[in-house]
Amino acid sequence: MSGRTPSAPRCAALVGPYLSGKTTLLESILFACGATHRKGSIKEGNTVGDASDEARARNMSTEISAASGEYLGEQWYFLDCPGSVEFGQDTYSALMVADVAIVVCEPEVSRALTLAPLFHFLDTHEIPHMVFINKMDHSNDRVGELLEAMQSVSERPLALRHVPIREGDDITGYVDLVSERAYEYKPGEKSSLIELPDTVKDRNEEARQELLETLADFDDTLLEQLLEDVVPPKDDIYEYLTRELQSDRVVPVFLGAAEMDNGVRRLMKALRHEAPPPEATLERLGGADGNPLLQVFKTYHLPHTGKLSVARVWRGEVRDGDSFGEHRVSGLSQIMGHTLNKIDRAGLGDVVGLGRLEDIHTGDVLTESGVAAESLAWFDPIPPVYSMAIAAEKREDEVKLSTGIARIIEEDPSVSVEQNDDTHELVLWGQGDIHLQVTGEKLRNRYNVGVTTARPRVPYKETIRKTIQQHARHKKQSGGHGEFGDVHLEIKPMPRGQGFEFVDKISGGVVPRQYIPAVEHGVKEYMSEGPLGFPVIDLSVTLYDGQHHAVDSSDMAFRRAGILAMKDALPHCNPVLLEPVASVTISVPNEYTGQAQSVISKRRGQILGFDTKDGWQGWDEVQAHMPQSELHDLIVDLRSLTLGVGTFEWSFDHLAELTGRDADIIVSERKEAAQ
Ligand SMILES: Nc1nc2c(ncn2[C@@H]2O[C@H](COP(=O)(O)OP(=O)(O)O)[C@@H](O)[C@H]2O)c(=O)[nH]1
Ligand SMILES: [Mg+2]
Repeated sequence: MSGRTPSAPRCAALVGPYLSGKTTLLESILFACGATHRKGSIKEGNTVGDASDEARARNMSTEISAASGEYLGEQWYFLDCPGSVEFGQDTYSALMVADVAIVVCEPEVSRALTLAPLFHFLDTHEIPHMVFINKMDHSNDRVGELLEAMQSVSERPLALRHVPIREGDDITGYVDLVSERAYEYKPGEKSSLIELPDTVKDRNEEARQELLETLADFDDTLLEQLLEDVVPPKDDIYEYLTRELQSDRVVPVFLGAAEMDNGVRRLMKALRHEAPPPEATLERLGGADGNPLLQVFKTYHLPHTGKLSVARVWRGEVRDGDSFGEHRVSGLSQIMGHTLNKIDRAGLGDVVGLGRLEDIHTGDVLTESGVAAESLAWFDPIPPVYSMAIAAEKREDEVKLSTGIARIIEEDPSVSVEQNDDTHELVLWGQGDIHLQVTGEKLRNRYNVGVTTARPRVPYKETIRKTIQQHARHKKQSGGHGEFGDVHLEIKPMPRGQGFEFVDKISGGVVPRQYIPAVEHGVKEYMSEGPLGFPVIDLSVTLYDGQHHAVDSSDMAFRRAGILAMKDALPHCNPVLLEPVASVTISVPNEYTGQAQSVISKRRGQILGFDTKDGWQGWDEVQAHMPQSELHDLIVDLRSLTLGVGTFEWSFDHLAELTGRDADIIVSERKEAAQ
C-alpha cells in the first residue's frame, strides 16, 4: 500500500465502558505517536485525558478530553470519552464528528452487555467503528466466546483480526489473520516478528476462514474465490476490510493491553490504513453538497479562557479573528488535554478550539454567513432519569447559581433545570446521582456557588369528597373604620381533572357586585394549601348568599370572609390526598424483563403490558403506571439489575387518590416540614 496519499487529519473517538482502559490507551497512543515523552498513568493522575478536577477526583472521565499526535506523517485527533452511561451526552457528541470510533472493552464475557447502548448508537448513526479488547494480559475468557457475547449486542458483524498466542496463562503475542504473521509483544516497543507457532496454526486457519466469510457476505468476487478454494491476495483482503469499515458494514476486532502498549501500534496501523477520511465523514453527516465550514461538538466554560467551542473543520480554512456572520472567533487553539496551544489556522479535518463564540451552541454548524439553517446530523439530548432539588447556600448567590447552571447546560445538554411551581423548588435533572453530584461540584469549583441538594418533593395535591354549605363572617371593630364581610358558600367536589370553578348566585345585591371577585380571590388564596398541606383542586365553590355593611365592607373584608369560609369548611369536606401517577416505559435487555416487572410491582406500579423494543434487537419495553414518588431512584434499581444498561422514560399521566398509611405518612411529613 505504498502508493497511498496521506489523508487530511483524522479523528478517532475512544469509547467504551467505564474503566475499560480508554484513557490508558490514549496515553499509549500518544506515546507511540511521540506526542508525549513519558507515559502518564491513571494511578499517578498525570494522564492527558481526565484533566479536570472533577475527573481526577474520581479517576473517571466526566467530559471529552481532546489530544492530537502525528503517526507516520499523518495528523490524528483523539477524543477520550467518558465511559459511564451518566456522561453519555459527551460521548455521543464526540462520536457524531469522529471519523472512526475505537470501542475499548474488557476481555470478559460477563461484561459484554455493557456495550449494548454504545453499539446501538454506532449502528443507528452508521459510525465506522473498531473494537479493541483491552487488558488481554489479565484475560481468563476465550476470545471466541468473548466475540460471541459481543456479537449478541451488535447488529453489525464483528470480525476478529488477530488470534492470541498463549504461553500458559499469559498472552505473549498474536497472529495477524490477514498477513498470517506472528508477533511477540515487546513492552514499550514494536512487537517483533516471529515464526508462526504450531500451537496456533489450527486456530489461525479457522479464524482466518471466519474473517474471510464475513467479508464475502459483502463481496461476490471474494465469495466465488472462497467457494473455489482460491486464496485471495493479501492486498485484496486489506482493501475489503477498508471498504467495509468505512461503510460501517463490518466491525474489526483487535486485541491488546494498553498499559503494556501491546497491540497499540497494530491498532494505529489499522487506523492509518483503514479509517475513513474527513470528507467521508462529512458525507455521512449529510453535508456533502452543502457548504458547512465547521461543526461545534463540545462547549466548555473555562475559568480563565472563558467560553471555548470545540469544533471539527469540514471545509475551507479558519483563522483567528475570522467571522461567521456576526460571530467572531477570538483565539484559535489546538487542544492537548487541559492545555490550549495557540494556532493561526485550521483546515479540513482539524479539531480546533474557538474562543468566545458567545451565542454558539454544541451541534451548531457555522458557515461564512453565520449558523447554518440546514444543520448536519446531530442527536437529541439524552432524556433525564434522575433529579435533585438544588438551592444556593447563600441567598445572595441565587443569580450566580442560575448563571452557573445555564453554563453547565451549555456544556452538557443532558442536564436540564425546572422551576417547579407546585413545590417551589429548583429541580436539576440529569442522568444519575454521580452526574448531578459532578454538576454540584462544578458549581462550587468553577462558578464559586455553594449549593445544597435534596430529594425533590413530589407535587401532591388534595381534593374533597363531600359537599358542604358554609357561612363565614369577617368582622372587626377597632376604632375608626371597621371591617365587614359575610358570605355563604356551597363547596362541592368535581370530577378529576376539572380544576376549579367559582359560581356567583347572589341575587338582590346582598353582596354588592364589586366585592364578588374579592370573595373568589379569598377562596383561591386558601386553595394554595388545603387542610392536608397541599394545593386543592377539582372543586366548585358557589357564592349563594351573604351580607354587607354600607361603611365597613371592602374588598379586603370580603377576601378575608372567603378565606375564612374555606378554612372552616374544608376539613369537614372529607379531604383526600392526590398523588401524581406517571406513564412509564422501561427498557431492558429481555433477559431482565421479568425482574423489571417485579421492580414495578414493588414500587406500587401497575403493569400495562410489554413488547419488543423497536430497533433494539433482544430488548423489551415494559409499559406501566407508577406513582411519581417511586420514580426518584428507579434508575438506580434498573441499572443495578442490568449492568447499567437499563433505562426508562416517563411523563405525567394522572392524579390518583391515595389513602391509608401511605397517605398519613405523607401528610404528617408535610406538617412537620411546614413547622
Ligand atoms: N491489566 C491491565 N490494566 C489496564 C490496562 N489498561 C488499563 N488498565 C487499568 O484499568 C484501569 C482503568 O483504566 P482507564 O484508562 O482509566 O479506563 P477508562 O475509564 O476506560 O478511561 C486503570 O487502573 C488502568 O491502569 C491493561 O491493558 N491491562
Ligand atoms: Mg477515562
